[in-house]
Amino acid sequence: MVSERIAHTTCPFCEALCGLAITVKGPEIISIRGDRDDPLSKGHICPKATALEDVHTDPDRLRGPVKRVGSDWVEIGWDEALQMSADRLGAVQRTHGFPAVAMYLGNPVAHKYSAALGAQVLGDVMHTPNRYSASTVDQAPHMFAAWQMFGNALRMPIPDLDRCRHLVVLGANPVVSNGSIMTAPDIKGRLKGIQDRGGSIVVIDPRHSETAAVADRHHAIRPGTDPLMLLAWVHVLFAEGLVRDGVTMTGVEELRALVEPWTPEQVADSTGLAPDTLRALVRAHAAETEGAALYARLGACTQQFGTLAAWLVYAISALTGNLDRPGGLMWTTPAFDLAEIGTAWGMGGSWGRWRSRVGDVPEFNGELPAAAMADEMTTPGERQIRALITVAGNPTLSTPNGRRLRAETDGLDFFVAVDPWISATSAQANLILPPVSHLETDHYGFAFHAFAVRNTAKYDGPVFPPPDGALDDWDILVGLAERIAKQSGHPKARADRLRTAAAKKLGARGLLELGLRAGPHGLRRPFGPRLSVKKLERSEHGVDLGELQTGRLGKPVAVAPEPMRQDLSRLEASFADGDLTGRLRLIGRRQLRGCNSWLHNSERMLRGKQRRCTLMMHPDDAAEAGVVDGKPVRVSSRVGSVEVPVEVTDEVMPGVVSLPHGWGHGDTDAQLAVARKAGGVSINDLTDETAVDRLSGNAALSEVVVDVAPA
Ligand SMILES: Nc1nc2c(c(=O)[nH]1)N[C@H]1C(S)=C(S)[C@@H](COP(=O)(O)OP(=O)(O)OC[C@H]3O[C@@H](n4cnc5c(=O)[nH]c(N)nc54)[C@H](O)[C@@H]3O)O[C@H]1N2
Ligand SMILES: Nc1nc2c(c(=O)[nH]1)N[C@H]1C(S)=C(S)[C@@H](COP(=O)(O)OP(=O)(O)OC[C@H]3O[C@@H](n4cnc5c(=O)[nH]c(N)nc54)[C@H](O)[C@@H]3O)O[C@H]1N2
Ligand code: SF4
Ligand SMILES: [Mo]
Repeated sequence: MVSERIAHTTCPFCEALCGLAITVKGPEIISIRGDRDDPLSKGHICPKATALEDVHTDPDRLRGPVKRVGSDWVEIGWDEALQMSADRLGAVQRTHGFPAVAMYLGNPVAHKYSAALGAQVLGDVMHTPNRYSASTVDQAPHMFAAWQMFGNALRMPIPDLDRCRHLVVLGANPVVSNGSIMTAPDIKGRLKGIQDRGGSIVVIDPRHSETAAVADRHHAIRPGTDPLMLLAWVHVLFAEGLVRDGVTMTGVEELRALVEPWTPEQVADSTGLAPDTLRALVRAHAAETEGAALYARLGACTQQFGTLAAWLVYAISALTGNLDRPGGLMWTTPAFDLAEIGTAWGMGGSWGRWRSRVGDVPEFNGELPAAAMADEMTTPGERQIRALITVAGNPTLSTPNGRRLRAETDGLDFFVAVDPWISATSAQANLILPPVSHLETDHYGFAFHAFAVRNTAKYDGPVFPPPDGALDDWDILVGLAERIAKQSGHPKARADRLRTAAAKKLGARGLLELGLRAGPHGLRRPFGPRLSVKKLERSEHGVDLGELQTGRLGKPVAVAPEPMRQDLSRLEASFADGDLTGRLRLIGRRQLRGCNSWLHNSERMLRGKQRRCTLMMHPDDAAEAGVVDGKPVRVSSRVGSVEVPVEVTDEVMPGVVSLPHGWGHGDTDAQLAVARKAGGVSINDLTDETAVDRLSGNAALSEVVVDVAPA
């Protein structure tokens, strides 16, 4: 008789890294619970954790590679699939050159250490400037600012949530998203902790979000105007003598001069924030001497001047003495030191080594904007994209003007997708290479431990053994790299072959081991136990490495970097153009039971009252547009239009409409029975691929001009 056992793992769906205790019996999942002994999550989980079972058992999830033949999908063997991919990609490289093959890495890569390492191995042998990822529809502005100010794109500071007394949340909705660049399981509990300590929480957001609902104050701000508000914020700090001692800074006088013209009065009409309100906000934040954290995320990033917003947020933290101090913004001490290792991978910061051919946007950190991909596919020339590899990405639903990208991917010479499903994007591919289920692989939160409000480390083995012959992302990506390097005519092909062979020999786990040993809790640790994968394996709940420490940066903070100073003139020009008010602006929203575009095939994840694809619109705007609550409306932007039911609500400020993202599978060739039935429309059929932040290349998803009319 098979007995029950409890397996420990970590939820892979969001950045919170919740520890799970899964009761299994043979191949069956009996229950999924939070692991109370996890030093970070302490038993917390959200409703999404149970979707692990649905993902694992989903009949639509591919169990082996498939090849597209006309509109049918035919199963093929792994060897044939990998060899065919390498041959077809190699042919494109030989005919059109190495830049003709593009790579796009999606968000789940950051949630799976072995996929990230494998993508690195494959990326090295591809030698292509056409590299893209979900970073440029997400956090690239924070990375650019961190690079310029702190010397490393991956050294992004995070709010020291558990000691902070005053939290300002700008363009983030952690109560629903569970936090981003801030790994903090049980975010609601931690936010309440601030209030219980006598502190307060302020939310600045165009929508009265779920986080605003638990905050002490909410201020509505017009989408895309955060940099203007923040310039005025810094102006007030200097004007009122609120600058405090803290980290050593360079560029303070330059910054003072830059913000001189930006008074609260100057930006009030654009931002929608009254000068007195803004001054009160600035004073309250500066007055908190026990630790105040100004935390900005997605809504503040996905703007045309997203990097200016990220820069000013960090600068304000430095100027008010709230950077690198308990309760303010701090740096972590992760066992796998992402910033250091990322530098070796070329992700520490680089800019402008090449540019997008249309739109002329500089490369950042080795990547071009995801928003530029369709243009790079259609524009003739040496670097035209003719073939594509996607790894854990769904860019045709998740990047701007996805409908156009879907059309263009159809015209490629060859497209291979590494994905467990026939998704909106992979349905366009010639071949789909599926990894094993999330429960059949090991786990180490290499990216998110580096942004966690407490230093911890946890390694989990697979909950179930992988099925015979099945491959994981690592095997697929390294297998592809090996075959491509073998036939490559690149001058560095020999070195590529040696490196790939060495990586294969070590395995993902071996590389993780090297990373842990090289890290601050490994061999460099002066005394006490030194971490290794083996040691972590023996601590099934993970190990606690203590609260965040000061002094991690060890160099002055540059508060007025040159690229930002230059970009300010672009902001000034756009400000002078006016046109920040008057038209409707579309913003996005996340839903608790969602995970970008990919948990829609779970019935369970489609329940819940907020889980509907509706356009939120303020009653005044609805009256003016002549639309009625619950009825379908047509939403149109420069790039397209969609039809969707309207939800008339004063949750959004006047002039702003909101649609959730990740929907619209039914409008594509995705073979996801439940997701197709769920319907909805893709917000990215409205977002504009020409609107990007010129510094980081990030898409401006948060301020799309739209018209709404009865359908
Ligand atoms: N308008 C608008 N657009 C947005 C956003 C927004 O707020 N508004 N948010 C943006 C953000 S923050 C992000 S991160 C991007 C996400 O953009 P993407 O990363 O491109 O897309 P996802 O929707 O996360 O889809 C992930 C894909 O990975 C697959 N997958 C899941 N697990 C694995 C795995 O273990 N291995 C492999 N190989 N594949 C796997 C899934 O099947 C799915 O197809 O979307 C962005 N797009
Ligand atoms: N349930 C769930 N959780 C998720 C995800 C998911 O899809 N579903 N996705 C995960 C991913 S990949 C990420 S990156 C994180 C993101 O997590 P967060 O950074 O918390 O992002 P959102 O939840 O989209 O919240 C963004 C907020 O910004 C507001 N906003 C929009 N435009 C503007 C603006 O111009 N200015 C200001 N100040 N605010 C604005 C929106 O109204 C919204 O409340 O969430 C992660 N967690
Ligand atoms: S908060 Fe995030 S990590 Fe935790 S259970 Fe929910 S989805 Fe998983
Ligand atoms: Mo993201």
